[in-house]
Amino acid sequence: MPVRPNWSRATDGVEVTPEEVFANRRRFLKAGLATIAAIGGSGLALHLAGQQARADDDADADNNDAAEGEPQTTPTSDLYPAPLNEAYTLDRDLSAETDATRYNNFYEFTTDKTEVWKKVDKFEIRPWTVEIAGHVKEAKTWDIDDLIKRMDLEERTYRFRCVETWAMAVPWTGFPLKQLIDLCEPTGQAKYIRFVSFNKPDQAPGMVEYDWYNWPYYEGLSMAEAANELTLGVTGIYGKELPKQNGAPLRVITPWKYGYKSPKSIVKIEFVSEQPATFWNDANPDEYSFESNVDPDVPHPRWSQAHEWMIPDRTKKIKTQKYNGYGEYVADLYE
Ligand SMILES: Nc1nc2c(c(=O)[nH]1)N[C@H]1C(S)=C(S)[C@@H](COP(=O)(O)O)O[C@H]1N2
Ligand SMILES: [Mo]
Repeated sequence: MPVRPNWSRATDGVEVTPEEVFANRRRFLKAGLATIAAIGGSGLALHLAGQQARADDDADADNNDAAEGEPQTTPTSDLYPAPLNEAYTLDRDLSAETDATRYNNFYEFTTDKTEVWKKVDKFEIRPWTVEIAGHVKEAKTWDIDDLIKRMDLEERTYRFRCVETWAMAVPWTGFPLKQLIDLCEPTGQAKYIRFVSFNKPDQAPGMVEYDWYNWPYYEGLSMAEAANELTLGVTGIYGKELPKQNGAPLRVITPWKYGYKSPKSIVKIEFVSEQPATFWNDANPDEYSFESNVDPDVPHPRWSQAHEWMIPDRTKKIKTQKYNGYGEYVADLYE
């Protein structure tokens, strides 16, 4: 049985320059003392070690003090943390949880990446349903928790790369999307999968303010991409349920593609025969292709993709890897 990662060890050697700490001082002050402790080198290790200890407590079925941790907020909260699948290793330190959960792209709320997490309070993620539609044997609308309970949750550490050149490395919790595809029993006519995000303008101010976008958000993958072993239906991060700002209660992750190929807060999964339109391609066809695989040699029309930087330090450039370093899993899809 795989065990959880030793996050304190995984983050040894994390470097946060004093300049960066200074630049982010306002943000961290708002975040409180625990976060300030977390950003110093050994402080970060301590913070993550504390998370590990709490995770261990929660995992202990005999421990009646679990109430000391986070309250049970959904019918599937007790599935976290899920066992780590050690097959997927990183070439770099994990990002700090406070960075991954407070620097987000989620235009339904705001285009300001550092503000998304403050604007999700009104967003309701239960009750929640996911409609399975199109060329499938079993078209059905699932209650999200019934669906999650049918899946085998595991934890994987993946690199993540936004087209804007920021990157992170995080422990996702989720299930191989292939498991859900198999449950749906697609027919031979299903060649692509289309995902649709939630549509609640009353709870998501960006959907009202940015009325030039074609809401709700929609994305797609070929069946081969969706069934690739790397592709996850994601329900958690850092050993807990996904925070709203990271796409609760269900998103997709394809780590070899730019981040916008990973739709958040999904309400519909449709099996279709033609390549589906996508939100960003419709908004800007010259800049965002359907495939959108990470590639250092294919510049975005407005900037180079040769380098990336790990949040929160944009001064340290790292070379971008083709397929974000996942070529051994996916290159054959594109030959
Ligand atoms: N519904 C929806 N999904 C979305 C987006 C969005 O604006 N709306 N942004 C995408 C982009 S551009 C990125 S980089 C990732 C960001 O995920 P994160 O905030 O968890 O890092 O979500 C993707 N999924
Ligand atoms: Mo992105």
